[in-house]
Amino acid sequence: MKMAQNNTEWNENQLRKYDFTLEDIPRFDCNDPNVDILISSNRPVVITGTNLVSTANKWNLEYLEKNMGNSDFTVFVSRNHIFKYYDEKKITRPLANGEIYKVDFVPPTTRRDMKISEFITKLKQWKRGDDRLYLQQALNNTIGSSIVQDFRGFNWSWVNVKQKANSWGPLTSNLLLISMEGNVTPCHYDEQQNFFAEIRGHKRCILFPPEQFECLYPYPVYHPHDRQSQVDFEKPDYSRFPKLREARGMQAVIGPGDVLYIPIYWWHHVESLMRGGYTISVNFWYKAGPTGEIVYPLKGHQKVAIMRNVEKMLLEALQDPREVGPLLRTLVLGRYTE
Ligand code: ROQ
Ligand code: ZN
Repeated sequence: MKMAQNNTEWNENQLRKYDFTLEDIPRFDCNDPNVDILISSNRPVVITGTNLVSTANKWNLEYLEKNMGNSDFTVFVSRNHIFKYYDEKKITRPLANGEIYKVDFVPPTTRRDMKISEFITKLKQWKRGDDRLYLQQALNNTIGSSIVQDFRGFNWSWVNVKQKANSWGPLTSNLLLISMEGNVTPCHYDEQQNFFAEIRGHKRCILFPPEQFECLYPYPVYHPHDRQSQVDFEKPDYSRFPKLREARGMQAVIGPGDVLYIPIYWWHHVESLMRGGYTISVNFWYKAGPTGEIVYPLKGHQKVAIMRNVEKMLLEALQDPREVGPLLRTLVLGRYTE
């Protein structure tokens, strides 16, 4: 990766090592016309100078401990540095015969509700070998009033203009992310547009376009790890996932003040730099805009949406996750395969 010439904030040794080829995500000032060109064509960009979350520049552990309030916040706990998301609602599924189907799955993390003081104490006392923590809490009315004030002071006019210009749907949530150094959110895609704002510390973000679906092998839609890649980037199994060799990603290291646009359906892997201290980020998730006129050939993300719908429809019709694969094979093998 090309590195900024006199970058003293981080170095290559703080990045985990992976196999695939990566190019840099472009980086532009918010007044550069390239920003709007990239956003409107659903391509990632690091945007500088937005002041989107500059009222949060003062956020650090001390300030948050004092001002987050006394409610419980969502913290994920992991034995290792990987925090792979799962949908608890998809672990079991009632079958047509009244039995409960349990997906073959071990939750890789546990969710714990914690007061902010407990979380921060654990963060400060953490030593190698302890469980790792990652706070992921939607900014809502349970949060203390100073933080709410800072939230109100976000540069809403800037994001609102972008939302309108690209006819995105409503803002659905702002997730506050407080991560230990070295934590990894492994490769997945979301069904929302995302402005990802970095407040403290540095995160390395690796993105792949939706067209690389074949290279990244997502779990079936019914699985708790729906939308996550099955591939372990640190120990890639090329015999199971041969097309992973063809994956071509883009990456950026973002720091305080940077806003990364993560387009809807784009795969992303996010890691807090090793030995970089804790990180704080806030994301802005938006519903997709209306479909509008459909232009052929369809785009990669539209095909992903179709595949999701086919999977959901088969599951609905068959009422048993175990029957979806065999039916799809029967449909395809020797008929749609060469
Ligand atoms: C992400 C976040 C990744 C949670 C998103 C991270 O995937 O869509 O905002 O660890 O910061
Ligand atoms: Zn995500």
